[in-house]
Amino acid sequence: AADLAHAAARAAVDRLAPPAPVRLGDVVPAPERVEPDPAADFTLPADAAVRVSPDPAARDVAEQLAALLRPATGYPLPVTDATPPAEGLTLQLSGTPGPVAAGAGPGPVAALGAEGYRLDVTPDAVRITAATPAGLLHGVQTLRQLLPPAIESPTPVAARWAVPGGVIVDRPRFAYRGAMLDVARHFFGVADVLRVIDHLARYKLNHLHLHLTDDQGWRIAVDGWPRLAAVGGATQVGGGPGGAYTRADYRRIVSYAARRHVTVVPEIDLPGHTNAALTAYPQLAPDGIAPPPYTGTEVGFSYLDPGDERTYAFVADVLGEVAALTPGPWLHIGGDEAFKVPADAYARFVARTQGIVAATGKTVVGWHQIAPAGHADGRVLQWWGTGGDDPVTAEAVRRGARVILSPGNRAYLDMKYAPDTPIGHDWAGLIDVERAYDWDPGTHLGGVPAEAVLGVEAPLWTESVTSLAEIEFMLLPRLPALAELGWSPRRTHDWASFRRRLAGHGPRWRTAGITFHPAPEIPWP
Ligand code: TNX
Repeated sequence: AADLAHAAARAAVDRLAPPAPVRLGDVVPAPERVEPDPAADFTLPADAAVRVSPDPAARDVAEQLAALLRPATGYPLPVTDATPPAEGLTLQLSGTPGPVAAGAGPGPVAALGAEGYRLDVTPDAVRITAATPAGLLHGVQTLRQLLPPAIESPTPVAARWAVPGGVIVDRPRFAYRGAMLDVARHFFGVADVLRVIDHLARYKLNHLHLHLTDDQGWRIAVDGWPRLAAVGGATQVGGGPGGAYTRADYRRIVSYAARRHVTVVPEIDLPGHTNAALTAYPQLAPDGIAPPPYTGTEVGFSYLDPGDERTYAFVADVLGEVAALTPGPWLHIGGDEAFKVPADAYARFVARTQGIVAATGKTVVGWHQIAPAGHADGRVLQWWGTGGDDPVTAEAVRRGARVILSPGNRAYLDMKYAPDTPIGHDWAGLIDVERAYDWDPGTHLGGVPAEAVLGVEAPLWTESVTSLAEIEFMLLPRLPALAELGWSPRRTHDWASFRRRLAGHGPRWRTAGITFHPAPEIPWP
C-alpha cells in the first residue's frame, strides 16, 4: 500500500509543467567542486521523508530542512532516523571533522573538515554527508538553492520540486565569515536580529558580530550595573526611545544563532564610543560629570577614564557578565576612534583589557586600532581601513595576531551603492555589488598573508538605518558577495559567473518577502 501511495504521489507531480531549471552549479557561495549529471535529476515526492543519523544536533538540522520545505511544498516531510532503503532525503553524519590539509583536494568525508559537506543527487535520493551538524546545515542551504525559487513561498505552490543531478563537494576557504549589526545607533529588537541570522545562514556565514554599545545607546542588560541598560539604553540616533536586550533576549539570540551554527560575537566598545555608559555612571568619566545623552552621529569625543581604577572594575564586571552569557569563544572590545585618549594611555588600557578578556576564558577581538598594544594569546584584529598596506597591523601579525578583513571601501554595508542610494554613508566611497565582490582577502594587505587571515566580515553601521527593511536593503545583494569571498576557493572567483548566479536570488527574496536593492549591474530575471 505504501508503494501504491508513493507511485500515486509521483504521478501527481509528473503532471505539472517543469519550471525553468536550476543548474547544479547555480549556488552562492560557489562550491569547491561541482559535477553535474543531467541524467540523475531528482524530484521530491509528496510522501518523502527526511532520514537522519541518530544524533540530536543532526536531527535538529533535519527538522530545519523539513521546516524550510514544508510551507511551499505542502508535504508532511516527517523526520525519521529509520535506516535505509534511503529514498528521498538523507542527512548523514560520518567521518571526523579532522584538520583539512591546506591545498588538499576533497577526498573522503573526513577531509571535509568542520564545515564541509558532500551532496549527492540521484534519481531516487538526495543525500547530504558531513562530519558535523554545521556541515549538514551548509549542505541544506545548498539544496535549498537547487530547488525552484518557489520553494521560498510561505504558502503551498503546485510545482515539480526538481533538484539537478550530480555531486557537490564543498568546504570553506576561511574559518570566520561574518556580518556585524550595529544595534547601538538604532536599536533593533530580537525578531529583527533573528531574521538577520537567517540571512547569514542562507549564505553559509557563521558569525554575527553585535555592536552592543556606543555613544548613542547601551543595548545589553548588565546585572551589576543596571543603569547601563535602563538609562544608557533609553535613546538612539535622532532621539527615539532606543531599547536594550534583557539577559533572556540575548540568550534567545545566541541560541537561535547556535541552532543555525552561527556564533554570536558581542562587542562592548571601549574605551571610546562610551557616552551612553557615562550618562548612566558619570564616575567613569574623566571629569566625573554626566554628559547629556547623545543622539547625533559624530564619533571620537567620549571615553572612560583610563587612569582610574574604577574603570577597570567596570570593564571586568561588564566583560565577565557578557562572557558568561556568550557560548562562543570571542569577546570584541572595540577600541576604535578613542581620539581623546593619548597613545600611551590607550595602549596600556587595551593591554589591561586584553588581560581581563583572557581571564574570562575568551579570545579577544578588537578593531585594528588595538594593534599597537602588546600581543595577547590568539588575539584578532578587525581591519577596517580603506587604504593599502598597514605596517602597524602587519607588525601585530608578525607578533602572532590574526586578522578579520572588513575593508571600509569593500565590505562596509553602510556605504551607499550609488550616489542616489537613499540611506547610508559615502566616507569610504560608493560600494556597488562588483566593488563588494572584486577583491581578495588572502592578498588584500601586505604583511598579512592568507594564513594570518581568519576571515571576512561585513559591518552594517546604523546611523541612517532605522528598520528591518532598510537593514535588508543594505545587506542584499552585497552580503552574498562577501559570503562568496569568505567561503569559495579563489579559483572560482569570477564576476560574470557571480552576477549570473546572484541574479537567480532576486526571485527567491521576492517570494520570501525579503527586501533587497535591485542593483542595476545584476541581470535579475
Ligand atoms: C567608523 S568603523 C566607525 C563607526 C561608524 C562608521 C560609519 C569603526 C570601527 N568605527 O563608529 O559608525 O565609521 O561608517
